[in-house]
Amino acid sequence: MDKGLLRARERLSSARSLVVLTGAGVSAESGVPTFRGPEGLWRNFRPEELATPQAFRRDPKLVWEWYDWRRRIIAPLKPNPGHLAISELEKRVPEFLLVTQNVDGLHRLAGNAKLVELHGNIWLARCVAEGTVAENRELATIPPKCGCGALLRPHIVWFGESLDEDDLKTAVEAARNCEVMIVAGTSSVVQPAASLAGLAKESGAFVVEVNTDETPITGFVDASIRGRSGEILPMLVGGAR
Ligand code: BV8
Repeated sequence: MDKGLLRARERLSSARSLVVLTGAGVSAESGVPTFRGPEGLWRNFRPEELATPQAFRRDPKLVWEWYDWRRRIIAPLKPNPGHLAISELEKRVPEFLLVTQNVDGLHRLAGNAKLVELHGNIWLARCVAEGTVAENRELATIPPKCGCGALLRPHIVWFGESLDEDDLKTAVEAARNCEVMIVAGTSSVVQPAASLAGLAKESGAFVVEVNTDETPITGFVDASIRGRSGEILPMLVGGAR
């Protein structure tokens, strides 16, 4: 077995506090297109061109057509063994927090409850006038409207928008106080989420990366395990009591 995996399992076996940070690579195992992989394109637009308040102001219909395309892909998909492994970790480790950048809702479906959806949730919509947030599974019109007549927008954090303060505070505090952090399936380029691994490391946590490729945090983590999250995460769970 990979040396890093063995060390990670050993640290997990005695960990009383664990933070798991996930990105699109965890959902990729369920068939959700990643952001920066080749399948991340839609009608030749990059996500960074569509996931912005400017793009929504300019063309709310186009932005909602992109989200509608993603929602239709995600709707039938199920959690994969990587999601289920993280749900199992929540049951086994006394102090647990899942911090996800993913907006697909698959972690909740897998049974995780102690989680922060740092970038929002694709199944929630927000009235641009009233700020009210509600679940929205069907788009009656594109773009959808609130009962008050104003536009609805995805309840998602776009580039250039600040994250929810409470969510970020919860994530930062957990990163600062955990014994072990697992960072799975993220390119670690989007801030401020990408800084959480460094925060945990400088606070003394054992940081494990699970990724098919190298990333900007590979150089400083305690164990960087190369492989698919759907295969590696269940092997890590084996180490937790
Ligand atoms: C902020 C919602 C303060 C959208 C997302 C200029 C102006 C304004 C801001 C900035 C700026 N320049 C930089 C910034 C900061 C910016 C940023 O970080 N930009 C990056 C691109 C440099 N951040 C922000 O804007 C944030 N807000 O800073 O507010 C502020 C306010 C005003 C002005 C200035 C600052 C907001 C960031 C949130 C953006 N929203 N999502 C939507 O989903 O529709 S981010 C988007 O990227 C997704 O949430 C995604 O989760 C996230 C990170 O991507 P990953 O999850 O890592 O996915 P990716 O495809 O990149 O990588 C997949 C990884 O998995 C790869 O490593 C791959 O190797 C691996 N993998 C693939 N398959 C597998 C696998 N691993 C294991 N197993 C597999 N099977």
